[in-house]
Amino acid sequence: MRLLAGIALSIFSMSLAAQDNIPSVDEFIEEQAQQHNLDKAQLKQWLTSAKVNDDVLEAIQRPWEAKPWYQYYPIFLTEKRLKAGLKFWKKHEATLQKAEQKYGVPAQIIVAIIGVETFYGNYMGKYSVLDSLYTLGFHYPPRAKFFRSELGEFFQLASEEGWDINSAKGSYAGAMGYGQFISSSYRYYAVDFDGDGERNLLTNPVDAIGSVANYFAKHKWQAGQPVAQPLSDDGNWSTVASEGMKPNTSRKELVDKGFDLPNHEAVSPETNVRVFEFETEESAEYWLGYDNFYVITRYNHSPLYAMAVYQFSEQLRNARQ
Ligand SMILES: [Ca+2]
Repeated sequence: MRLLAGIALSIFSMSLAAQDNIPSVDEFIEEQAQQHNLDKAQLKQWLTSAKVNDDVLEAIQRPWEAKPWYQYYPIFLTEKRLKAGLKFWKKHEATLQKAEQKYGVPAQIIVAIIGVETFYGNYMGKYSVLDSLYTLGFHYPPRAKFFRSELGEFFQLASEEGWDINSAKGSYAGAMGYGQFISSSYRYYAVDFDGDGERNLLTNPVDAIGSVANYFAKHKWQAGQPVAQPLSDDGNWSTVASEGMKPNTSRKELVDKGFDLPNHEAVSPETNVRVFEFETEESAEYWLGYDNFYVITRYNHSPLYAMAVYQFSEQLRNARQ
C-alpha cells in the first residue's frame, strides 16, 4: 500500500507550520532499544549503514494520487492489467476461494489490489527499505514521525522474521511484497496462508492473498455489502460532495433532501454513505460510496485509489462471468 500518498501534498504544504522535532539518530536508538528491547549496538550498526536517498524524497512529493481522476484511472485500468488479473485469478482460484470463505472478502477485490499495487508481483519496488525509511524518518519533516515509527517496526519485523536488514527491498515509502505492506501492516496483518510456518509476502502469492484479505477483514469489510454505485448526471450532487472518505450521511437523509438514489437490494435506508466527486476532462462524475469503499481507502488513503480498485474489481468480475 502506498499509504497516505494522496495527502502527502497537502501535508507538505503545512510542513513549515508543523515541523516536527526530529531526534538525533542516537536519541532514536535509545528510544527503540527501550521500547522494543532491541540491541543498541545492533541498531547503531544498522543505522550507520543507512543512506539518504534523494530519489525517495522526490518520489514522495509526486504521488499519483495528486493527479485528477481522468489522468489517474488510465494508469490502472488497462487491458494488460485485466488480462494479467484474470490469469492470476485462474492460477490461484482455490486460494482466493479459501480467502473469500475465511475473511468474507470477494476474490475480485483481492485480485484488484494485488494488480494495482504490483502488477501481480512484477513491480514490488527496488528501493532499500532501510534507506527509504531512514531518509523519510530523518529528512522529510512533514511525515518524519510516521516514517521513524515505521523504521522501528521494520527493525522489529526483520528481527522477528530473520531478515537481512540491508537486503530488504520495497517502494520509496518502504512498502513490501505483492500487496505492498508497510512494516507495521506486515507485523499486524500478514498471515501464513499456506501453512508452511512463514509469513512470506515477498515471494509467496498464497500468503499475499490471505494477508490482503485479512487486512480488509480487520478493517471491517462487510461481506455481501456494496462498495459504490454511480449517480445520475443530473443530480445536483456537487452540493453534497465533500473532501473526506468516511460515510457521513445515510441514504435516508439524502432521499429526504430530495436526492434520487439508485436502488440496491442489500441496503436499508439507514445505511451510511458518502457522495464522491471525480474530476473528468469536461466536468465531473459522482458516486455513492459505502462503508466498504471506506475500507479500501484504509489500504491507501485516497478516494481515487479506492475507485480505481473498485472499477478494476468490477472489470475482473464481469470478465469472469
Ligand atoms: Ca506461508
